[in-house]
Amino acid sequence: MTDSTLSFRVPAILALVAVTALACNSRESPENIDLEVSQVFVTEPVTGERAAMYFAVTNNGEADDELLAISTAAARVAEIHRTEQEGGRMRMVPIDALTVPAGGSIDLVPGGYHVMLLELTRQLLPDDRFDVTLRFRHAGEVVARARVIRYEDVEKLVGSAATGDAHSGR
Ligand SMILES: [Cu+2]
Repeated sequence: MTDSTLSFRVPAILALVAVTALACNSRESPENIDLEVSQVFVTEPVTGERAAMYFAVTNNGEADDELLAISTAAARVAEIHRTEQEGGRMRMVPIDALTVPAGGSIDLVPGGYHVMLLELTRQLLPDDRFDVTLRFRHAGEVVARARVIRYEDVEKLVGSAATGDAHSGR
């Protein structure tokens, strides 16, 4: 009895050591990327030509990453925009990249960062769903599912820059 218990235990401990060593290795390597894209919402277009997209990216890794581009079959062009206040007027400025800090997150919300889908290829109606591909400098391509919502539901579901979450760092 005692012998068989012992012989079972030893390999189990060895296996545990092996797993721990593997985890340590991957944590030290720059390939350790852990990004999570969630709450992907697109507002029902008012004009039929363009729509705003909002989402959150959480970076559970230990290195900063950067959102570089977005693509989807629903639009020919997708731009990352920043909203600026200028003399009481809101202005949208295209930006090249958006940093997602290590151990942090970014929220794209009305009045803040957002993605503009231009030259839509199809009609977008509330509750439609489609895939979007987000390209990050280190994580590479991440595919997420977007859902179309009515404009009046936006702040309810994603918030806004004015009431933005404290963790967004803005
Ligand atoms: Cu915009």
